[in-house]
Amino acid sequence: MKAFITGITGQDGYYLTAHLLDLGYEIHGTLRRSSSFNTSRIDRLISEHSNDKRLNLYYSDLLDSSSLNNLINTISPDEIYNLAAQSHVAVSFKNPLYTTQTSTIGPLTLLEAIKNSDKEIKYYQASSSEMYGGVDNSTLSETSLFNPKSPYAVGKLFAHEMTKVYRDSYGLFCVNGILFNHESPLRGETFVTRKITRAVGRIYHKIQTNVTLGNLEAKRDWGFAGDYVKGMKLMMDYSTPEDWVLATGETHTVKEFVEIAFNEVGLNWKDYVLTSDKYHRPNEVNHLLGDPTKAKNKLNWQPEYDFKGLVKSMVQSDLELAEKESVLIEKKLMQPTWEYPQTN
Ligand code: NDP
Ligand code: GDR
Repeated sequence: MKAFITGITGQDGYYLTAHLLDLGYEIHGTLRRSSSFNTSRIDRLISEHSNDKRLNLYYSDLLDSSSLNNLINTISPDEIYNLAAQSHVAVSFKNPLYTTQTSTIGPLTLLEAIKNSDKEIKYYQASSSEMYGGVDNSTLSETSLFNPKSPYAVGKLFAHEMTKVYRDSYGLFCVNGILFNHESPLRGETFVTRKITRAVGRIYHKIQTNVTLGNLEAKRDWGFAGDYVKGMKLMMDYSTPEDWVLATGETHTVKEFVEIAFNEVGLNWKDYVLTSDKYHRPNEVNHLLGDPTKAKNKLNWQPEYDFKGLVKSMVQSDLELAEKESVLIEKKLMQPTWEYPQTN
């Protein structure tokens, strides 16, 4: 089996690629050309598969329709996983056109390529719980209404609906995975969970003094990314193409995440956490809680990590990273750069 994965260099890209390689797949992934190396998450997999040619990378971009068409025609994959996106909600308010273009033109290009192919290619679209907008405290399922509150969420909703249009109009096997927040030690460092665990590791090792966050009262349904990519594959293996919610069914505030993370190293978060309007969004999604009943019953999908286990594993990983950094900083081989210039 051959899988074509956009966004292979991202968090989910790593976990999905590792999972599919374990299942015997041949993987073809797209890479954005960058002036610096951007494959660090998948470098281990690249090295492990340098001889068997089961992991292949190509320069492309979601906005480069011609390269996507050429790749799909040449590779002729059995499955396409569209994971690529400008995935940061706060950044989408700053770069709305780019965010929207990638989340709309990209998926549509892929769907058109599948429609025009002689081969029956299955399609996975990375939909998001952000599409619900979190307008009240309800538990959200596949039948709940969408109320997108950011350029990111509007773009994702376009792709979500277009995936359904291609499924219903042309009988294609296209699925939407409506995934609630999922995290890991490989989470991008400007998302709140990783920003917190990176800070905990560095504060513990005395190479950072504090961390500035935004809204501590926002609630999210946080799971582990490794569990969620297994759900993606189960959706593709199900007898019919449908839309699926993956979530833990628990919601927690950012403050709870902070508290558990600092407790893990015996520190009181109140001594280290500052807040600033800089990290507040123009239109906040206050409350997200998913109902994964359908995926549990029909896909037999069950997340293995609970909330505390997730926080602890991320803290442990970032403690190890900070320890290595502290040695380099001591030897003056590295500068402590904990305040990112980007606004997130
Ligand atoms: P990441 O931000 O970690 O990864 C995004 C990937 O998309 C990276 O490989 C990135 O490349 C690539 N990418 C960004 N812009 C483009 C572009 N214009 N053309 C081609 N590739 C591009 O996201 P995650 O792995 O966390 O998420 C995967 C997908 O799932 C995303 O679409 C996200 O919106 C969605 N999602 C994520 C959830 C989560 O909690 N993680 C929940 C629900 C949905 P590069 O490495 O070069 O930046
Ligand atoms: P989210 O994730 O917007 O839910 O999108 P993020 O971690 O960025 O924010 C979660 C909540 O934390 C609040 N917050 C902060 N967020 C960031 N990034 N930085 C801060 O300093 C900070 N302080 C508080 C936010 O306001 C928000 O309420 C993620 C992405 O992976 C999307 O691609 C995906 O679709 C959704 O999850 C489901």
